Amino acid sequence: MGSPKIVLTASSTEASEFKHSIWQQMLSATIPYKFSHIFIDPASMINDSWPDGRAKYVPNGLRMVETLLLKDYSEDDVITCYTENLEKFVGPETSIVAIHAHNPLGISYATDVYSKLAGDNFMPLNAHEFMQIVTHPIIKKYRPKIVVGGPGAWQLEKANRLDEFNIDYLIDGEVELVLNDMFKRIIAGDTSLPRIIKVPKNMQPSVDEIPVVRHRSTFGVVEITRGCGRGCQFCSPATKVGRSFPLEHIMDSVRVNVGEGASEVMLTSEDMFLYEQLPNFTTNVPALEKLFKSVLSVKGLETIQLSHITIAPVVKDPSIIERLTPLCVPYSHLKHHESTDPNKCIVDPIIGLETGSPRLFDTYMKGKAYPYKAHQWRDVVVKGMEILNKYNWYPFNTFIIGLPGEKDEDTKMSLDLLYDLRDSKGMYVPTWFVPLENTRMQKKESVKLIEMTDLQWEFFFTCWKYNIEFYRGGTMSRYKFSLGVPLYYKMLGKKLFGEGMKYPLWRFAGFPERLMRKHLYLDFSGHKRNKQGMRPLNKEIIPGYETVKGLNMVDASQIGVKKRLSNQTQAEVVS
Ligand code: B12
Ligand code: SF4
Repeated sequence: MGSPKIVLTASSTEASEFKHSIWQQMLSATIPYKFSHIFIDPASMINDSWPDGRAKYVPNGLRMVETLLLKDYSEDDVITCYTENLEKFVGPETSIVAIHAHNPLGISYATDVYSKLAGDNFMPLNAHEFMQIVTHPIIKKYRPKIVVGGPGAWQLEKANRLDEFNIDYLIDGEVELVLNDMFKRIIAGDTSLPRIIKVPKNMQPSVDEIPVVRHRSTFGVVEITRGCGRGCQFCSPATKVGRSFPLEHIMDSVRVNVGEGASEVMLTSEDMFLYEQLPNFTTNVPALEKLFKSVLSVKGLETIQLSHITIAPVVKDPSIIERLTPLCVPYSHLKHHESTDPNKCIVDPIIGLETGSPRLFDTYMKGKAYPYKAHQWRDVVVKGMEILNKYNWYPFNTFIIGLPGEKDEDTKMSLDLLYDLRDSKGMYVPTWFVPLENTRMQKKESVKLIEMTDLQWEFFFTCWKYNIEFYRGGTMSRYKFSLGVPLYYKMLGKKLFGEGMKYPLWRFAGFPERLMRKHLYLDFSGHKRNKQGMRPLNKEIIPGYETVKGLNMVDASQIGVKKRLSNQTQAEVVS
């Protein structure tokens, strides 16, 4: 038998399930390759292949590409494998090696800025892994066409690295309606195809045009919705039309994943509460309950993982969380010692909190708070976290530092919000603004670390202080850690980024707050901790809690939300 016509692949870090830890995969998008062995056990990056060398799991987007191609080609002509098995499959008859790119250069949401904390010239682990594919000797030997696609493919165009990596075609966007035609043309040697192909918005498929994947995805990713109608200007899914997948479609995907060995599925969405939503972003709790119950009934499935949610629906109707908790918390593999679940289980959906500044919020993301108004965001977040925590939802919250036009006043308001959240449970992960392609802010400037203000450093390291306390707790590990931080500052941080990070770093290292209160904006020195060193949840000390009762709902039309009804219930923000 000759070599397959098409070989599909993804880098080890993007394909790996890291023992179900999405956190580790995110770390791989961030840490420098050079130090990766310290943070990530290299063994956890070894992925499982079937005896014939095909990959057992790869990112869901690549599974979709494979599924589409399998409509027109046989399983012998389309092979999906990891980098280490490219040698086995790529040969003289291979016309295309197609690569999935989630974060190929590590520059999404400034993931590379994290790696720059270690110095300017360190390549993120993700980027190193991507290079392993494009520079693979077998590709150099047979010179198949290299096609790259996926949510992070734009990075290669933006960084102008198509030539360097010998990439023949970059396909950006949802490909369900166009892929097979393009691949046929590439295989036939059609030279009229442009090198960079942007799939237009009007070619986004309806849910009926999206097939059920044929094989298992990394983390058992199963799409329950696609696109988001809240319209935040920095976000790429915001430009996609909102769609909910029919339950049978979802169930078929779950069965495919479990049938090929997944013990866990990740129900993926930009916002789980968009699933089968009712008018005006009203959460359809019965539909979600039905979804969870159906998924849990699949034999062989042990656990469920959530992806993204928004926080406004939680405040608008706390019963959503109360009703969904028994259907997800006990079925999560995640645990935390503060959980009140009998088995200490928790869920950690990702929430974009982004900023504490109502001004920036109003400018760039007002749809995110709907049905509340931008100036109420802080109260919505504090109240939302309290509700979530009560039911053992300890979210993974992200913030964006350096949105265009951010002033000290804005950063102070983000710090105020962080202070209000000091007793809540969850992770607070600061990212830096990056103008992603296919967003309304694509022409704006990225943040540069060297220009970070003292307040931004304070925000950054206060988040990480919370995170370390939340996950590590005990004092012993804290001491070890406290020693390393000043060393970093003396040997590297000060040289690279100046003295602005000094006191924020001291806080991060756990130095007594009273020594720093003159130098920092927030003052934690009067705040008593409990014995375990963790922050107790006490709503009485959360300022603003009472005011939440008076939150005003806004009408959808006031923030420019326009209902869009095709397929399923959908809405699209057009402001
Ligand atoms: C599940 C998920 C994850 C999971 C699992 C990732 C994985 N490797 O499997 C976790 C939580 C670990 C994760 C991590 C990260 N993620 Co993520 N993730 C998603 C999410 C929610 C779903 C992805 C998915 O399966 N979608 C469904 C599939 C069908 O869509 P797709 O992948 O885009 O594929 C389509 C096309 O792109 C194309 N396509 C895909 N592959 C290929 C390959 C070829 C050759 C071709 C031609 C076409 C093609 O065809 C598909 C069908 O149309 C998306 C949001 C979303 N809804 O898409 C964010 C998203 C893709 N992630 C994002 C980011 C930024 C990250 C991180 C960098 C975050 C961070 N800072 O740490 C990391 C990177 C980790 C890594 N190295 O892989 C951003 C990307 C933004 C951007 N435009 O660059 C998104 C869009 C989230 C967002 N709201 O902004 N992610
Ligand atoms: S809420 Fe905003 S940031 Fe989140 S997916 Fe929707 S548009 Fe993007």
